[in-house]
Amino acid sequence: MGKGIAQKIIDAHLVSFDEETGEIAIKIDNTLTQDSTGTMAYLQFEAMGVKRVKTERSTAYIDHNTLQAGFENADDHEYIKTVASKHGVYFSKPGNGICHQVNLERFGKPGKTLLGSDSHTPTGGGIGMLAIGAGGLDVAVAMAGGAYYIPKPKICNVVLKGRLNPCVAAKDIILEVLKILTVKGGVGKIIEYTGEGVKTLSVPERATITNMGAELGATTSIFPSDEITREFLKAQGREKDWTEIKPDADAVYDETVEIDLGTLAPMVACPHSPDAVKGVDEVGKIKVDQVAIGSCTNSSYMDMMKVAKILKGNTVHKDVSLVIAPGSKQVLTMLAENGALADMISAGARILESACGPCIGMGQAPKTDAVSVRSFNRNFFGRSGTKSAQVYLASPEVAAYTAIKGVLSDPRELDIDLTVDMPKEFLINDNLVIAPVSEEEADKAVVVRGPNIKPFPLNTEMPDTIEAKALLKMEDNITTDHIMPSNASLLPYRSNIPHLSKFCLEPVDATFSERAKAEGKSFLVAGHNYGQGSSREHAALAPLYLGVKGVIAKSFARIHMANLINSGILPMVFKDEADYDKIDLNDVLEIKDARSQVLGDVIKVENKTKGYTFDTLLNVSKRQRQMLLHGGLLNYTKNQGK
Ligand code: MIC
Ligand code: SF4
Repeated sequence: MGKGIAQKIIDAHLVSFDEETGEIAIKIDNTLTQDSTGTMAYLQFEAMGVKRVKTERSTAYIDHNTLQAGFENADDHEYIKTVASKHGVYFSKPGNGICHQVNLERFGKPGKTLLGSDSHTPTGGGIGMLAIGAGGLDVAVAMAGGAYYIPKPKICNVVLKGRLNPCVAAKDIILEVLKILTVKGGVGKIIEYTGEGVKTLSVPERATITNMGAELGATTSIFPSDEITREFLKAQGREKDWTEIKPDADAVYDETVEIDLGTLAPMVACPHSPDAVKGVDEVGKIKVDQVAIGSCTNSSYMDMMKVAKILKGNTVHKDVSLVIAPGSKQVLTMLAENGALADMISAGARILESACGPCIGMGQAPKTDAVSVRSFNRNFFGRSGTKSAQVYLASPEVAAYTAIKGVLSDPRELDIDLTVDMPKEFLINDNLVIAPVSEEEADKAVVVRGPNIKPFPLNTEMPDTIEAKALLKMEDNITTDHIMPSNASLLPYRSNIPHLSKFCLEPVDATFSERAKAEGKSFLVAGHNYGQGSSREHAALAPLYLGVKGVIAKSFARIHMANLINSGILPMVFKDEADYDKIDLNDVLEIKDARSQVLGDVIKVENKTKGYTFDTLLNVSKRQRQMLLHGGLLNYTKNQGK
């Protein structure tokens, strides 16, 4: 039976396979962290007592939290810089660019595994890496040489046929996939792209698609590594990093979706979900107040050159604020050298540094009720920093043309050739990447911890009886941006859980944090796809700090569920969804014999207020059951053998 690309890489990295639970463990070659999840990941790495990372290469990027409105950001950066150096991790300075863009350009290698403490790590799938997003603790374990455990994924083959028409973009391909599969359609799956259409797509285009595969809830997405990949790596001065990785001719997949690229048109994802996809013409010429171009989805050199071509000789509409953040120092420097940056500036674009910026609400919050068109990957409620804003996701082409017109506009109306040739040589200068100190010097190296770095909360052993109120009842698709919001005022506190916890679930219910603290322990009740979005383990650590003992949901998003287990919080799934309707806010729920129940697939929960008992499912591995018993992954690791 032939194999696809993902299966080949998994097989080459397989450490173990538990047939009973279907859990696989894979060896991790490379890791990446970014600053907003990195502080916690390195604190956890330090707690493991491992001197030097055991990966082939680990890199710590600073890209999320770069406003430095107070000392907190700078403290975190200094901590990451010094802890990284001491333990053998490369450090990418702020200004060097967005982790996924830089990693793709400079360090990613086809056929390798990459674990990143950021949900958009699958960007690396654009060059044929098996690149997976995870919570910081899982990345810390991988840096310490541990394997990464996941339920054996199903592989969904997306066959691309034909080629895109002019002014239709890679973004439109992934928006089409999101329209077909929805934001929960990828859970438990790897999305593998094959077909004739693949060779019509450049590496940055492929990376846009694998990047935004995170919005499907997928474990990862991957493209073959072919001649186009070789050309890209060669232009990055890294031809030696290339290996061919292609599916066998008779590769077998669990599921197949076909897309004819020639039938696609420019699309947008409407507020507030990346799968609320409609054609630009269907939405119509709505008035737009802000356009933002950049983010790890669409900030490559090729994207920026197309934007510059559209803006050249034009002026941004008088009622629109246009901001552009090129994805890396490499991209920004090349635009500066070839004059494209001048075309953008002279059209009226406001140039931001090469970082996540408005994508994570670090500045550029739109005005009240504004319509904002963004080339980003997430338009979750409130993420822009303005709750009343209506955020539409689109290709850079749609975004740039819209900025000129002042209304949502279809770039196919433009009468210009938007073809951009892949550079034969990218501008290579890794001077913002700092190598770690040598092993000999490491003992002397000092880790700097400012007052913003607070210890992280640790759970305790699971008690035998858990009785607590259902303090919040939530609908489907609650995101980690709801659970632990991130914006310019909160991002600086990613290493300060006591402070962050005050804002836990604030977009759902502003009274939750106070109520949870007063109660001391609680359960959360949720609909489908609970915890979609970010890899931030703060969405588990803040609830842990507030005393949340378990979440009962119709279904969970992959990374968040793993983060809950890592924190020792029970993720239970309603066996019968009708039981969701029966629970009311503040009902008292009790789990008896929790320690023995956790070893089985069904956990019985008594609703003491209403006087009935219902079944929930605990779909976790044997290892995870032990982690839950011990109060999380760190306790489990420490207690192993006891
Ligand atoms: C995001 O896009 O939501 C983030 C911010 O990059 C997160 C990471 C974080 O919350 O720090 C992610 O995607 O994992
Ligand atoms: Fe940064 Fe946005 Fe990408 Fe997250 S999605 S890594 S915030 S650019």
